[in-house]
Amino acid sequence: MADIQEARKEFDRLDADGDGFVTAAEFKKALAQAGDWNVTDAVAESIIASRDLDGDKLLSFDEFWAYLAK
Ligand SMILES: [Ca+2]
Ligand SMILES: [Ca+2]
Repeated sequence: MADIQEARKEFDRLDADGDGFVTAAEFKKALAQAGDWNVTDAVAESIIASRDLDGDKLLSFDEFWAYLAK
């Protein structure tokens, strides 16, 4: 069901500085831009942490994709 090209587009949108990793701050900003202002730093961090497979506090595309493809 998940499409890797769509996932890549979504990931690039989240990754504001284009370094290939989404931080909690970038994630929070992206959600705020999408109109969801209820996401606090703590919520963003816990969402990232729940998808972060290697524990570096950053969401790589592989981790994002693994989450979507589940
Ligand atoms: Ca980034
Ligand atoms: Ca990671």
